[in-house]
Amino acid sequence: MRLLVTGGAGFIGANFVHQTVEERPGTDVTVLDKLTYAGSAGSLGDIPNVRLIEGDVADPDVVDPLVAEADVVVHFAAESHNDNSLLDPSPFVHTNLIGTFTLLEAVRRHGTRLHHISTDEVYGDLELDDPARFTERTPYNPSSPYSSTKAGSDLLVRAWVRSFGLAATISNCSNNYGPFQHVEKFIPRQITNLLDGVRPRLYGAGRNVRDWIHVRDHNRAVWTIIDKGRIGETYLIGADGEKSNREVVELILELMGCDRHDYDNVADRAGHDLRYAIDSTRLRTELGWEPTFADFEAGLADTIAWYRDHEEWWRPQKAAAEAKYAAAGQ
Ligand code: NAD
Ligand code: TDX
Repeated sequence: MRLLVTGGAGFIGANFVHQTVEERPGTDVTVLDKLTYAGSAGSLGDIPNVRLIEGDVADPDVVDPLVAEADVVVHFAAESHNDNSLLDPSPFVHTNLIGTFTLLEAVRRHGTRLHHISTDEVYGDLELDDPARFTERTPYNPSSPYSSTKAGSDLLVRAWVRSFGLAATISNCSNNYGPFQHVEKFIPRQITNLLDGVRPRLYGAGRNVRDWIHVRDHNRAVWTIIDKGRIGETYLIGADGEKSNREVVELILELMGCDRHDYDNVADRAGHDLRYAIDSTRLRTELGWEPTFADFEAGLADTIAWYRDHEEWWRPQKAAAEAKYAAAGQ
């Protein structure tokens, strides 16, 4: 199989490429990545049989020939960080909307199978005491420039399926953690702060809840959908991992041998979504997927060990990420 992975030098995409090469020998992988601040060729190392093309998913001259030679396209490329989208939304509109549109047009020309990667944030947020969780039928209600451009990209995919008969599927996943995640994101930021002797930073009171899933479980679900998913369908991916940000910070502190109360509360994020929660029944019952990292504490301990052992990977990102937070009082 010839596979094109957009955004394959980012966090989830790079893990997807590693897993694919390990578990599906014979797959011919091409990565298309703009290598923005969030992408790193080093995340792909010297994996054999992987070709990295540096380019913009919104550039039809780059995208068209790559789609023409692929059997399957998996579309991870995006601007992915909510805090950045509040500082400057324009790259989010460019990559998440124009980039997805450009890819859809190439896939339409060449009749290629597409899997579009998206987020649970398209559904907005839930109250802390609401027993409801997001399902495939929850109405879209995104809050931030990031989540609204992801919502728009999902709607483009749905329209191209209906209007042009594209062979596409969509998945909306909850918050991922694991190796190769940029240090701007919550869990790696706190781990690398502690490795630097700096106290973790919790937005507001830390009551906000996220539904955590290990990146390997997300990527196993993506392959399950490519293999067995119904064309035109959306699948929610989640591992029943709801935790408040405060619980997560306290667990990181404990696992790293610190006092669990040694963190600072800082300025809250504007428009901060309160709670996300995924009901992944469709994926589990129709396609037989189950998460394998059931123990969040063990997965977090592995992730801490990975950052401890891979300072050469994260160190080049750290100062710029912290400078942005310092300017915002976070
Ligand atoms: P990331 O920011 O770590 O990686 C994004 C990658 O896309 C980077 O390598 C970057 O260089 C590349 N990229 C950005 N703009 C590009 C462009 N114009 N052309 C080509 N490449 C470009 O993001 P991530 O966390 O790995 O997220 C990957 C996908 O998964 C995104 O679509 C995101 O919305 C989705 N998602 C993420 C999470 C999460 O918790 N991180 C959860 C659900 C869904
Ligand atoms: O220093 C911090 N302190 C803090 O309390 C940071 C960076 C974050 N937070 C909070 C904000 C969120 O409630 O932690 C939570 C997680 O923050 P992020 O890692 O920025 O993730 P989130 O905004 O939830 O979005 C993530 O999950 C869904 C990804 O970045 C998105 O790409 C994905 O779609």
